[in-house]
Amino acid sequence: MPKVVLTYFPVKGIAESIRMLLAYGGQEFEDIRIPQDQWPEYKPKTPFGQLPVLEIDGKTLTQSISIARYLGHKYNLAGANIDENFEIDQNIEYFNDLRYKLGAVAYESDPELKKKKHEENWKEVYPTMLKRIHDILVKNNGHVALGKLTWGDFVIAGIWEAIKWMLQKPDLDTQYPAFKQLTDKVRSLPKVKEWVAKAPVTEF
Ligand SMILES: N[C@@H](CCC(=O)N[C@@H](CS)C(=O)NCC(=O)O)C(=O)O
Repeated sequence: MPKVVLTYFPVKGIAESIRMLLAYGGQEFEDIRIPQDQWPEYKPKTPFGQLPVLEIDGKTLTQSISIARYLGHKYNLAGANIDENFEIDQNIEYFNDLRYKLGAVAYESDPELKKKKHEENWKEVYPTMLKRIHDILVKNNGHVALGKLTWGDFVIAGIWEAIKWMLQKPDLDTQYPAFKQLTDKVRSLPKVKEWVAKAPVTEF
């Protein structure tokens, strides 16, 4: 079995999909969670100055979606042809657009501006994007694409808690139930469930 080391921060964030995919694939891995105060020392050692970083037998991979796609192909969670793979990529890219919009607000340092941007996005941007993605999940039998389990499901399931935290609306699981159902479904897959039971508990 290859030696695998995943490095990220002490949250689920954009690394949880990778952790769950490795668990799904039956791959043992070292789950390094770097505290924020140690990050400045570690940052220059990463390819793009960002986490997550995944090392497989000494080879360094970065970019969470690329890693999830790579592991998806490795563990038979990809499409059967380029058209099917396109459908997963397209839907995940759109979900990622939402993630970037949220990130732009979450990392705004001016509290007044942050509040203003958050409220503005809730008028139109967030509801439109959430509904579109929710409709995709419903149309696909509760999945991101192809009406079945793919690596894309792990991406949404991994980050849903963090997305909810950034959106700051308490009733999102009721309003858009397919996200929570997908998260529960992925976390209930036997090997993932086993890993989740032993993993550190974090809010998002
Ligand atoms: N597109 C990258 C984004 C990576 C990213 O922004 N990582 C954040 C944590 S979520 C990070 O490393 N922040 C620390 C920094 O940029 O100094 C991915 O999906 O992996």
